[in-house]
Amino acid sequence: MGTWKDKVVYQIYPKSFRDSDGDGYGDLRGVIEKLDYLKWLGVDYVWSTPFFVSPQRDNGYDVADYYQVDPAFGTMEDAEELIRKAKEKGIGVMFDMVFNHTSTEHQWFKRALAGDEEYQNYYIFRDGEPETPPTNWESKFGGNAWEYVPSLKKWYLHLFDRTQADLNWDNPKVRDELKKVILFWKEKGVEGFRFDVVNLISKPEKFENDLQGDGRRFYTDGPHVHEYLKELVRDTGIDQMITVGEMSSTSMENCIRYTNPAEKELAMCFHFHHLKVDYKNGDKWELQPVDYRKLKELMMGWQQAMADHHGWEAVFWCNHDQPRAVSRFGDDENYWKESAKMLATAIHLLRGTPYIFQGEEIGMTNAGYTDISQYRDVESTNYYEILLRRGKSPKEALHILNERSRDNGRTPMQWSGETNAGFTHGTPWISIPENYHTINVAAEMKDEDSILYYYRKLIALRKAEPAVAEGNIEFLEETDPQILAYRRSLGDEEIVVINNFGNEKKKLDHPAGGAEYQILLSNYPDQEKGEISRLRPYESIVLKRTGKKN
Ligand code: TEU
Repeated sequence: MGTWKDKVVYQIYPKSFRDSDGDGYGDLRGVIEKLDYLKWLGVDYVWSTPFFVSPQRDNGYDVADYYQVDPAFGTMEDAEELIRKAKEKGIGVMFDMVFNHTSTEHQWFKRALAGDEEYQNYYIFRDGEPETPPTNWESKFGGNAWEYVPSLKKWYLHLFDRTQADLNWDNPKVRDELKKVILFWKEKGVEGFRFDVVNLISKPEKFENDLQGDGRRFYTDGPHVHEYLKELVRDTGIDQMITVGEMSSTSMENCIRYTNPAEKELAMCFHFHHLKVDYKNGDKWELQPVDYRKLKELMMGWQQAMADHHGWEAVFWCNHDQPRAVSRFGDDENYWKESAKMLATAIHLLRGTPYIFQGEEIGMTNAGYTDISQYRDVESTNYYEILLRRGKSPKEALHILNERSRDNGRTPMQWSGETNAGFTHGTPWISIPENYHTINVAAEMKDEDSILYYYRKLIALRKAEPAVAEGNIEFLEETDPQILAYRRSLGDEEIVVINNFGNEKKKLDHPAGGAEYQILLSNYPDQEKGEISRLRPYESIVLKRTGKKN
């Protein structure tokens, strides 16, 4: 395992981070402008979502040229300057590699459409008739996972939007093309890579209908996925870089294999099981209250398994596909500051590498849109129509989008209380929640009790306390499903973290702390010394043993 254990990654969605030229879209020069802020925060790496040439149907996850910066984001020189200036400030840049599919605007796909069989084999084309797709698989964005091309009398597979054609990783030419992309950006000084839905790249030998689901059980963690990952890492020499795989609907066993250093695959991975505990019957678009018991069991189970088998988790609440954590798992009205800080504490002191999504560090909330016209995300607008067809009223469908839409994580970064939250001097490509007047970087910079300062302390704690970075983890026996308590220990070092995920006072089964412990961090200002037997709503307390272990 590399040196990720004391590192923290900050995720930037450049389209919504900072617009330097007033066109309403964020850009790379906007990111360069804010590097000093990121250095002040103390993060070690910046992962940027894609800014390569793209028709932007899926906001850049539909890549039409892996080697060129899309002019909407800037120039190659801007990308090189970003890498260089970040490095000067001690920040490594990670790029996002979308290798499961390309845009149908990519030249490879255009050649395939033109009848070039060599390039048709870069994708997953199947002969067929217009009425009968090869399988009944569904796109993750709704609808059929196959698109028919009448001129070719063939279907092509797209697990996402129809403009995102899945690549054929069984073709060694495809694998070689993608290795070249890695080597190109590695040569430019990129220090790490995120691999988009990389556990979907290996499709089954035989395509068959799924009579139990949407087809994902056939292509998720597919037959050659570990072999292809090993080959990619080996042939590009990135085994010592920070690499993270986004694993869609994956399993614990596979994540151990993806991240155990002995496997020489990836440094760490994201899984999403803990972010589905409010999906009714596992359906993202059917709401249910957060199942905190399941959340606690999943967090404990994954941490323990990865620790026991030398895996390594990317630990996170938010990203550009998820609602804002403080709105989803906290209480952004009655306990906004306390619950945002509690969620941060619960994640940042776990075993793994923490990821902060832009705006999470200031407690940004869900968008709160009131009209479908405010939504931009292809998945959200697709599902709005699907929900109406399922019989939901426009009001009900809009409420579901309010809770689930990926646009909740894509509203512009709230830099100040000035017009458009200091994000742009133009018209923002997507609406900014009105709460930017109070929830913004400038305001929180002036308040040492702010969420922002609290994140900065957590990041510093990971570097100051070896038990957090290197220690093992043991979860404390607390029966309440909303109390997540754990001990990190390394030799004589011991850190105890207790979190109340609920909006009520709680009594601990086992008092924590006491005379031999000091309070390292707390999200309530007036934390008393001594033994702790009660927690206030959304309270987090971090204790460090000062006395010798008996
Ligand atoms: O996301 C994978 C993915 O499936 C997510 O979109 C999420 O699981 C889904 O929205 C759940 O409803 C990656 C990227 O992060 C995402 O932005 C892309 O849209 C997607 O892949 C396709 O590249």
